[in-house]
Amino acid sequence: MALLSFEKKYRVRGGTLLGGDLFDFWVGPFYVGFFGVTTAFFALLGTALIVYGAAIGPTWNIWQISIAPPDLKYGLALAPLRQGGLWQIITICALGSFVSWALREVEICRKLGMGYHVPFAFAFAILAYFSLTIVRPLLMGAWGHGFPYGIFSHLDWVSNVGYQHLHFHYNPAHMLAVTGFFTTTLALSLHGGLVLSATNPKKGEAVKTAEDENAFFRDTIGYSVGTLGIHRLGLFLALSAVVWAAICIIISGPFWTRGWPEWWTWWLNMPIWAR
Ligand code: UQ2
Repeated sequence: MALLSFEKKYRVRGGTLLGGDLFDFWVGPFYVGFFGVTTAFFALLGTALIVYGAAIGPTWNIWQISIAPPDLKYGLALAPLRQGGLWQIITICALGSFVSWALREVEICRKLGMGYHVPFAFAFAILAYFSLTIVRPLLMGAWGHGFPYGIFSHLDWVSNVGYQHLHFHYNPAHMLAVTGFFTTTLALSLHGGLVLSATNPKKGEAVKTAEDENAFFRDTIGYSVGTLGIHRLGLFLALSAVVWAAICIIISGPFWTRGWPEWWTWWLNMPIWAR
């Protein structure tokens, strides 16, 4: 990739959190930094361990390859490599590379004098993975409650955990998470549609303004959230959805062991129904 002429202006020294000037350089278009080195280290080691796990496994079928967590009998202890130990080290590598990537983003934000919104948002994705592989297994007392690393196997895990609670859609936090994900897609489709409609006028006409965008929504629904507001709303909706998703799985098992439909008996048992 060619170095864009204006790119030099943004290649400023400093802003590093760790390593000082030592790793403060670029390779091609990519900023390296101390956390670029740790990202590469954890990602390469983790990927190599996944390939090793596949090699000692029963199949090379990409859909069926799976690195399973330890058996429940190992509790919260370290397991032998072939009995879930690989999964444990791969999990450490994954978290190591995800957190390194977030911190590399922070360093780039500092160089550019930007807000930390991007690494802040990415941290919520890391939190979701951390909830599934660390928080919930810790609360359940065994690493065996983590999910297997495989394309179909992780889908089977989700399905099985769902059925353990009879009908997962009755989980109130799951309801809020699903509503959040759908509302996020609604907000982005409104935003994407509106921006493209304003920037693609008839041939020969000038591109429309933010005032036209406001006017469109005031005419249709009597309210415009604004050009900055839609991005704040989008970020809020997306991050809220992830938080409720993390809550919905952490309460399933550690804090509610029965079927989720049964949780709603609090409603049926309300004194207002007594006669
Ligand atoms: C808006 C606005 C934008 C937008 C969008 C709206 C000019 C370019 C999409 C409209 C959004 C509203 C009214 C909020 C909808 C609420 C939910 C929960 C989806 O007003 O400002 O800027 O892109």
